[in-house]
Amino acid sequence: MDWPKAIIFDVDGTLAETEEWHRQAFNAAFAAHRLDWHWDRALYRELLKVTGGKERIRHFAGPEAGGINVAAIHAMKNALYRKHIAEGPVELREGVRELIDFARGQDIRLAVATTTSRGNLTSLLDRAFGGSEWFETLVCGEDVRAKKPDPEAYTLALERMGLAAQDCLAVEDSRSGLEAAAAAGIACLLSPSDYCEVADTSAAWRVVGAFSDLPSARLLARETGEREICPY
Ligand code: XBP
Ligand code: MG
Repeated sequence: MDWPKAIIFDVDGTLAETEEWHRQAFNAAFAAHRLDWHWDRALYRELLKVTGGKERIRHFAGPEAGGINVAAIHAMKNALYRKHIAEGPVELREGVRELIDFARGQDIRLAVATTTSRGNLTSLLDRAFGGSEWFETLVCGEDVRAKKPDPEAYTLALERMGLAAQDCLAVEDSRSGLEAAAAAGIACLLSPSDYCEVADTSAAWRVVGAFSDLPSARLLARETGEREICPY
C-alpha cells in the first residue's frame, strides 16, 4: 500500500478535545486578574477563529488591550491548562491512538504542527504518550511568525523533515488548520472537533466525523482518481 511518508498532526481539537480545558483555564485566569470577563462555550467557539491564546485575548480586549497584561494572563492560563493536563482526566480523541500505532507499525514518520505553546504540547504528549520521542519534529506557536491559517507551521515542519508536501498527510480539526495545510500543499484528513464546525470542507482530502469511523489503514488509503488532492 502507498502510505504517506509522514503524518503531521495538529494538536488542539485533533489529538484531544483540549479547547474546553483551554476555555476553563482562560476564565480562571481572567478571574484571578480581576477581569470581569467570562468566555462561555458559544463565545469561545467564535473566538477560536483567532488562533493563538495571546492573540485571542488581545482580540477580545479590543482597544482596552493596552491596559491589560496579556502576557501575564496568558502565562497563568497556560499554567492552569498544564495542571489540568498533568492531573486531570485527559483522553485522546477516539481513533487517534490507533492511527498513531498503525503509522508507527508502517514506519510512517510522525510530526506535529500546532499554533499552541510548546509547553502545552509537551505536557499533552507526556501525559498521553509518555513523552514526545515518537514525533520527530514539533513545530509550535513560538516557532512561527504567522500562526494558522498561515501555512508557515506546515512549511517549517516539511523543511525540518526534508520532505515535500506531496509526501505528507496533515491531520486537522478546524477551518484555520485545513486552510494552513491546503496552503502548504499538503493533503488534509479533517475531522471537525467539538468546538470547530467547518462549513466548507472542499479543500480537504478526506473528511470523517471521528477518526474511529474507519480503520486506520482505510483512513490513510488513497482511492483511485485522488492523485490531485492526495498525491502520496
Ligand atoms: C489551536 C489554538 C491554540 C490554543 C491555545 O491550536 O488556536 O491557540 O487555543 O494555545 P492548534 P496557546 O493549532 O493546535 O489547533 O494559548 O498556547 O496559544
Ligand atoms: Mg486544532
